[in-house]
Amino acid sequence: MEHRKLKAFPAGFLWGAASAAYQVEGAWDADGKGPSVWDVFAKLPGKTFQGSNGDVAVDHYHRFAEDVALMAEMGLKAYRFSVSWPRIFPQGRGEPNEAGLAFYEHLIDTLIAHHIEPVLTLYHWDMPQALQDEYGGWEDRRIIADFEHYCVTLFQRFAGKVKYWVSLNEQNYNLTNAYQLGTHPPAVEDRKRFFAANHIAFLANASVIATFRRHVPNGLIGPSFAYSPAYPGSSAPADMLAFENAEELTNHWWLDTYCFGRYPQAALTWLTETGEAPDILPGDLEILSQGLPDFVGVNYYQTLTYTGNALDGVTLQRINTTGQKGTTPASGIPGLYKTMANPFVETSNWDWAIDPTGLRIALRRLASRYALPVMITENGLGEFDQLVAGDRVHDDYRIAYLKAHVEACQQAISDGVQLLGYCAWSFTDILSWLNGYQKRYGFVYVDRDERDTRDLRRIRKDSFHWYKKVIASNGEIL
Ligand code: BGP
Repeated sequence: MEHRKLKAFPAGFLWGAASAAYQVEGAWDADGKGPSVWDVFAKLPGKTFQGSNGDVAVDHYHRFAEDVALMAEMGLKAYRFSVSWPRIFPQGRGEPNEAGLAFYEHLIDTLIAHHIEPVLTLYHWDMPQALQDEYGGWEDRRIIADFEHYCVTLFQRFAGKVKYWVSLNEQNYNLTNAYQLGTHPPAVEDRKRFFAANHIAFLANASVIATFRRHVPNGLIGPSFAYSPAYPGSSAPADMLAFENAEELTNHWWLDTYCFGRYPQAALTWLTETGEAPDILPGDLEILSQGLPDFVGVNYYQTLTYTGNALDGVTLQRINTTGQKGTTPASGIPGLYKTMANPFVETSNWDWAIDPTGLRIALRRLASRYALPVMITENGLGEFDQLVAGDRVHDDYRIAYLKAHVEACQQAISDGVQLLGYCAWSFTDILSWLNGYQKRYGFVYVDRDERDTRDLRRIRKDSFHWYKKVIASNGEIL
């Protein structure tokens, strides 16, 4: 199988790069924008790396024209960005803020003028603080109508211009941090509340997808899932069972619900026994099954390897946010599974497994189980980068990472996966939610650090020139 001739990337393949509003825009209170939960949370002592926040970020709000010009120079085919809900509805609902809509309209028009396909994410974690204060955000079903109102405002405004839409970004990762680990706002650590909020987010996601069909009939929509495919630690039956448990509770819990409109059975049974299953009200399953996506968005960074976990074993643990290699503890659910290091793969300085074959496996699992097209909405390497003389950044490690993952995409395409596009994370350097500015992902270096915004100068890294050639050759020259 490995020695056959690989299929070429299809014509029109979306070679892209991605970002999120809070991580790039800055201008946190400009032109009528209301505060998001991140504007408030990041300023609480001890919540983020060295107190970093997105007040200025990389000032994309004011420099988007320069950033899009760099995208055009690179030949980018798609740019995935998110809209900040409180920029459009400062109080979460009511009348839209025209200045907020105008900003995204300018961005979209500029992209289109440069033949770059906009891929619009509706929600990348920046909930209006007003809705968090009023009813607890995702913990109250009122969010469903408010989210829909916000989304319909964008559908109506941009239906003719934006074809690809992402509903919720990494509901799994964001809500796990928000309601189990206490590391994203509202910093709760309660598994029952987690599954309850997560259920409401599913209902909001499905409701908006159903509504999308009426407003953007020619568009395509899907959620972006943070997919870390599970591996068993060994072929020991106990490890295989731990792997099955993890795949079902950390992946199928979301993917099945998005794509089949129902929760996976063993996980639901287990959570019903522990008293942590969400309240599924009459009508909920209909809502879920009426809002199935057109594609699965996948944010792929790493695989995770699992082994058995005793009843008094480790619980869910926080991840490495310092870049000190080897500091990530094992993490899991007692009685079901825990993570372990995979001796067969290298890791980044943040202990994330570097596993391109895992991406091929991820794409195949998704395509086989759900029979849907897939879009890679994020993939990249967060590392310390060094700006050296002559304004150069020699990020050969990033090139090696991206090259191997693009090769895995081609292998997956050859395996029959319908892959719509590949959005690298990220275009410019950005704020990493919990890791500050030192964990860099971009093709374009931005001159700033945690405390000093310096001149925010844009500098093309070596990976910029590499990706330009990849795009120009439609993936033939890697
Ligand atoms: C995903 C998020 C992104 C981005 C990326 C890298 O979870 O969707 O917003 O931040 O991961 O993660 P990190 O910044 O933690 O390295």
